[in-house]
Amino acid sequence: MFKNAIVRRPSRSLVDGITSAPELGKPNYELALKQHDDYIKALEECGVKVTVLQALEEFPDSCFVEDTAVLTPKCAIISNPGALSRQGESPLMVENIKKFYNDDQIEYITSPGTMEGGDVMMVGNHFYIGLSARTNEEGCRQFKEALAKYGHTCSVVSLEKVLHLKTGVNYVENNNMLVSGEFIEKEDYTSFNKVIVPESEAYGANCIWVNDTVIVAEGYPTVEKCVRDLGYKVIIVDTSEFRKLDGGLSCLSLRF
Ligand code: CIR
Repeated sequence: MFKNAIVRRPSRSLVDGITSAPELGKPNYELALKQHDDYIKALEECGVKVTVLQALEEFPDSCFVEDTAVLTPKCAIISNPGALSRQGESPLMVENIKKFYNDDQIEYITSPGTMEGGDVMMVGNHFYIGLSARTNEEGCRQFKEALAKYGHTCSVVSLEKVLHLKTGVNYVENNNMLVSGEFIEKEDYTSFNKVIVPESEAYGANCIWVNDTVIVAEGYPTVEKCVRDLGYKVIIVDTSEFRKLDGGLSCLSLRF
């Protein structure tokens, strides 16, 4: 169960965030704020206490807090983002994480290692880390080493197409895993109850499990039905403005 979540308000500079899909247009700041409000409400409805951090104008992508750290029941691992414009976000997260973890429970990924939290998927005591454009081999090595100190295990998954691991594969507990695109055939996930997300709804694969409720993005009816069929309560949240920057539900919070 998660007790806490950390989110950061979108900044006006959000419109200058990194995107691989400029054809979707720039995010609308006001609408992004409304969607962020709804996202916070959804998390609260799932029973977590949400810490809301102030917007950081100097970092357009800083509302995607998931990339700044990985928080486990035993430790916090501060990332070192592979995106240059985002590297200042992680140090700014440390003071907030120190409110929940002791200094001796906090680990740091350091250069030349890079790692972004969107590349990490927690399955109980085991962590999958994506080797991606943002997370490099040295980052994976450091991450694995840090986790081992706390008895966590880790395996590396190479990404071919998507930005982050959780762009395409998400664990929703009880052995259930939503998989799309390049992850459908990966051997890493054969032991799970795989729910295959059609290509037309690939963005919707990025769902989050929060205390037996699954938050699903608006506009992905097949995903919504599959998740309901698994027996979960579902909350729908519109993330259209964050999608324009390759951001999804998981990116917008740290849950622990
Ligand atoms: C970026 O490219 O870094 C942001 N525009 C989107 C980050 C999405 N984060 C995530 O999937 N965890």
